[in-house]
Amino acid sequence: MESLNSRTLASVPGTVRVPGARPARSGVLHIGAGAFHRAHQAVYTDDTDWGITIAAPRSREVIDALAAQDGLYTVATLGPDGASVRVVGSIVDTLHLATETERAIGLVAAEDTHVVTLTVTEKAYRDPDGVPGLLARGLARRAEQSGAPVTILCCDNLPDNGETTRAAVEPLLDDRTRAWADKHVTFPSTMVDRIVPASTQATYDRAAEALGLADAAAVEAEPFSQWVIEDRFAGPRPEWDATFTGDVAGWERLKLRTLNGVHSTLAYLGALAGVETIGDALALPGARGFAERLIAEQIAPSFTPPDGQSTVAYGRSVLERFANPGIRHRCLQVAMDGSQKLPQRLFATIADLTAAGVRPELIALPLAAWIRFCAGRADDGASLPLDDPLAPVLRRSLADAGARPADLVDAILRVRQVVPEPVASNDELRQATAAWLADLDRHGAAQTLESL
Ligand code: CS2
Repeated sequence: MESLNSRTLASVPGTVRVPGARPARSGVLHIGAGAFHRAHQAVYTDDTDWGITIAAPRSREVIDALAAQDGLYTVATLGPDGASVRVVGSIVDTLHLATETERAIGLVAAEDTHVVTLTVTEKAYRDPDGVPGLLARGLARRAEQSGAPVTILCCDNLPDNGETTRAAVEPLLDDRTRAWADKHVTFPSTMVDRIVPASTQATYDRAAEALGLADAAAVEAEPFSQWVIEDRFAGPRPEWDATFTGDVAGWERLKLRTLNGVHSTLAYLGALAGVETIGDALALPGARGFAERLIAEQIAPSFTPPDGQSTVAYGRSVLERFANPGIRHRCLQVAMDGSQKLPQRLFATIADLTAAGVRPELIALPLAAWIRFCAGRADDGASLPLDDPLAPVLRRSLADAGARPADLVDAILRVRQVVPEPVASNDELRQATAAWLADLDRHGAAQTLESL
């Protein structure tokens, strides 16, 4: 089968939406070549006349596939009643950070790069030798050359993600660059949302069937998509069809605590119960009822949602999205990097909840499920992978703690890189988590949910 590219695009059937004239220049440098970017920011940009240069930090696989296809790829939108497929044309160039560092620095510095967007996962912001270091070197050159303003836009699921990015980059700047950056570089916060499972053979097969062409960069996603951006750009930006606001903090909290918090909850409970996807986990008897109570009784009282939003109503729509049978989002994908995700998904909720005087009873169950997941065995004894930058620390803490649930809970709550004070020393939380962990040990996740 021939591949999708600028020449073969003309043969794509009329049922598939294809891009019109391709943007001549990029203007946006994007770092992180995962499926999420291709199904989210790149789609928003496809509806403007801007283009993107996409940079992959390590693996070349995606950018090589994109380069061979002249940047073209398909996004399949999977609803409960079938798929619609679209070819996206906003990616106009590719870059490999690991081998083209000089070119990458040059692009961060280039006067006609106006926005640098990032999807590099939560853990990347802690690595000064990685993306933050590259941004710092690019900004130093930019300050020296044109001095043109630039916006750095974090699209990762972190709280105050603009400020988190600034805090990762700024200490790496020399004094002169820092003084310049204070005036000419902004780091707006964003809330990004679309469920985009990792592509599988089924994704490539579906694209091939719709296009009559092979597409090695195809992705698939749910119909829902949302992008809330703090309106604080240093220079020009694409006319994205996003929500621009003065303050994204409320949206970030709503999304991280409700969608991502419940996502992680279902991922750990589902993995322990031996089911494959988030949808399967939600379908376990008792799971939906538990998720609804978790949202109403523990997540909602922990923060104030943005004006006009109700956390309970938002949560209900999130559960509908999780139940979409078109989407097969694996529990193990969401379970990855728990140590980097749970601070904003669970521990921030617990901290605010207890400050508001509410007992962290139900929310201790996902914490117990994560602890059991870290120990590496599903309820049927099958081994579970711990794909997490802190895996050695977590595993060693658990191994040294012995077998008593209370000791295991204490061992994990003591991992200060993950669990902040005062959550770590919250007695109610420790007791509730140990009790849930004992239930999970004795009855397994499925039974524990069912008996709620
Ligand atoms: C998920 C997110 O993998 C995960 O941890 O919770 O990727 C989630 O699908 C997105 O944030 C949805 O916008």
